[in-house]
Amino acid sequence: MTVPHNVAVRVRALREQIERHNYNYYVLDRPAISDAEYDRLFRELEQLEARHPELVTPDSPTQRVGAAPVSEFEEVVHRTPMLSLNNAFDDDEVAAFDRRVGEALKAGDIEYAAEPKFDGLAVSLTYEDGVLGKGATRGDGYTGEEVTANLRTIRAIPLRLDRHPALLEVRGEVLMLKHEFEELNRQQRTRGEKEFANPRNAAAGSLRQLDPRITASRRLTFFAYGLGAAEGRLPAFKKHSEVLDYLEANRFPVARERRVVKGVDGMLAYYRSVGEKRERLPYDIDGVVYKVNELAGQEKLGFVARAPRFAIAHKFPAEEAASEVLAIDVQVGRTGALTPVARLRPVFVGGVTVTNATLHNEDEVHRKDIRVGDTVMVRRAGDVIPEVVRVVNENRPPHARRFVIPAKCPVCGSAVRRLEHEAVARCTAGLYCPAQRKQAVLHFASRRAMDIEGLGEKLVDQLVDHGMIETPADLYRLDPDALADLERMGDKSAANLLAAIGASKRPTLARLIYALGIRNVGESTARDLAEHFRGLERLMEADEKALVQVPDVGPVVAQSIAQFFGEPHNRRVVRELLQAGVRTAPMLSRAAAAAAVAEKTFVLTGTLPHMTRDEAKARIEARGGRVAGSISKKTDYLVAGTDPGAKYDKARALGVKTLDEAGLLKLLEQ
Ligand code: D41
Repeated sequence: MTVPHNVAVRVRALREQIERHNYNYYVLDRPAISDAEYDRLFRELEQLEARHPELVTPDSPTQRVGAAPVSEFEEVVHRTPMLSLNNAFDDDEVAAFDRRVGEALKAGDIEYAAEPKFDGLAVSLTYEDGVLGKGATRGDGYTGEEVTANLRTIRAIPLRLDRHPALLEVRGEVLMLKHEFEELNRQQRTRGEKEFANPRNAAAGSLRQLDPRITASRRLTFFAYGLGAAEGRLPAFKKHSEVLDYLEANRFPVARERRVVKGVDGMLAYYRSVGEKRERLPYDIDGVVYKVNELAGQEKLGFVARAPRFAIAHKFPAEEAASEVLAIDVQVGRTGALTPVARLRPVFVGGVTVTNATLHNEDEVHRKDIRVGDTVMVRRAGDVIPEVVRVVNENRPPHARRFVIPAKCPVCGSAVRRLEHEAVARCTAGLYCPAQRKQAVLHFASRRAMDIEGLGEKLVDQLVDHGMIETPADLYRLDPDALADLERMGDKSAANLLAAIGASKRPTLARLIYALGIRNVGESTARDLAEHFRGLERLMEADEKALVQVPDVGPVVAQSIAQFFGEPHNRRVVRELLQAGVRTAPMLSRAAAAAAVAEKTFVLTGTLPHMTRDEAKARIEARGGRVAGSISKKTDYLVAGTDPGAKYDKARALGVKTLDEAGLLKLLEQ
C-alpha cells in the first residue's frame, strides 16, 4: 500500500512540531503550548504511524520510548577518546595552570572559555547523517557502554539535526535536575523503595537501566560541552566558545552560565560568581571548567596521559563528606524542645570544619537509623546548618543501640513529654530548667525584644551558671562588682552592660509581651495583644474567651497565653520586672494612634533592614494609611531605607518628614 502524499506531509509536519515543542519545553524551559495540545499532536502522529507503519523512522518522536529491554549493554569504542580533566582545588592551582598555559603559548592574558562543571555522567552521542545513531557512556574514556535506547528517551537530546556533517560526536553530561530528584525520592519513599543519595546517583541509576522504559519514566536531561570526532562539512571553528554556540544553535542544551574570561583574575571572578549562584541553579555542579578558548592554542598544548593540558576543573569544596558519630547529645531550647545533636569526628565539608550536626528530632534519627559509631555522610551546603544525610552502613559496630530521647531532661532532670501530634519532645520544667532559663534570658535581651546590647550567649551562660540570674527580672538587679569579676568582663564592660540594661527599661508594650517568650506569641501576635489590651495587667487577667477576641488569636495561642500567665512563677517575673522599674512607653489613645497613621500618606524608598516594602505597605494600610509612589507636598512621611535615592532629596526639599524603619515601627506600634 502506498502512503498518500498528504499523510506523509502531515506526518513530517507533526514530527517537526512535536520536536519543536520538546525543545521549547525541555531545553528552553519555555513551553509554547498546553500539555493537552501537545498530547493531541502526539496522539495524531501515533495514529498515523499505526495506520502506515512504513512511515515510522527511528528519529520519530514516537520512537523515543518503548525499545525492548536488553540483558546487557554492548561495548562501544569511542572514535576519539573521552579524556578526563585535571583538577584545581584552590586559587594557586588555577594560577599555576594559567602560568603553564602562558609559557607554552608564549602569551599573556589568555582567553578562557569558562563553564559550570555539571555533576552528572559524561556521554557521547554519535549522529550519522544527522540522525542519532549511537549513544554511549564515557566508561574508561576509550570504551564505554552502548546506552542508545536509554539516551533516546531524554527529550532534551535531539534525535535528528537540521544542518549536519556526515558524522558528528557530541559530548556532554546526563543529569537529573534537583527538583526531579526530590520528586523521584518522594515516589521511592511512598513505594517503600530505596531512595537515591543524590541527583548524580539517581541519574546514573536511571541511565544504566537495562529496560529503557524505566529510564523513560525518570526525568533526565542533558547538557553538551563539546565535540568529539567529526567528518564532513562543519563551520571553521576558531574558538571553543564558537563550538558551544554552534551546539546551542543546533538545539542542544548548553550551559547558560558559560562565559569567556581573561587570565587568572577572570577565571577566579567567574568561579566566585558561579559559586554564589550554585544553590539557586536547578542542577548540581561540583565546580567550573576553564578551557583555553583558541582551538589552535588547545592543539599546541596537547595532552599529558589522558588529560588535556588546555583545560582544568576548578572544584568547589565538597558539600558532603564522611565522618563518624562519636555521640548523640540532646540540647534543650527555649521552649524546652529537646534536639538530638550528633557529635562528629571533625570533618572538612562545605569549606569549614564541622564537629556537630543537627539530627532535628527523634523520628528523624529513627528514619535515618543513625547510631553512635556509625559512619555517616555529613552535608553542609551554603550557610545551612550541617546535617547528617545518611548512614554509610558497612562500618556499624555490632552493638550500636537505637537512639531514644531521654525520659528526663539532660539539663535539669525534669520529666520530658512528647505530645501525640508533635515531632518534638519537651522538658516540662519551664524556666526552672537552666537551659530554658538561659534561652529565655537570651530571647528577652534579643534585638527585636528588649534590645539589650552586649548580652550574648557566653555571658548568659556564666550569669545562670553562677546563680546570678534566675529570671530576666534579675538582670535589673545585677551587682556591678560581681559582674566585673566574670570571665572576659572587667569594670568597663560591666558598666557598659549595666547601661544597656538600664536603657531597656522603656519598651513598648508589644516588645515587652514578645520578650516574655510566651509559646506561640511572636512579634506580630505581641503587637495585636498590645493593641487590644493596652496594658500588661489586662492581658495577664484575660481568660481564653477574652483572648480569642483578639484578631488573629486562635484557641491554641489563647491557651498558650492563659497557661503562661496561669503559672505563678511567670506572674512573679512580671511583678519583679515592674518592681525593677520596667515601664512600658505610654500608648496613645486609640483615636490618637489611629490619627498617627490613618489617612496619612506614606512614600517608601530604599531597602528597609527587616521588612520588604510590601510588608511595610501592608502594615501601613492595615492602620488605614495610604502608600503612594512619589513624593509631593501632600506626602506626610517618607520612609527611607538604605540607598534611598532621589525621593529622599525631594522629600527634604519639600520639607516632608522622613522616618527610618524604627521610626515607622514606633508609629505603627503606638
Ligand atoms: O560539565 C562537565 N562535567 C564537563 C566535563 C565540562 N563542562 N567540560 C568537560 N570537558 C572535557 C574535555 C576538556 C576533556 C573535553 C568535561 C570533561 N572533559 C569530562 N567529563 C568527564 C570526564 C571528562
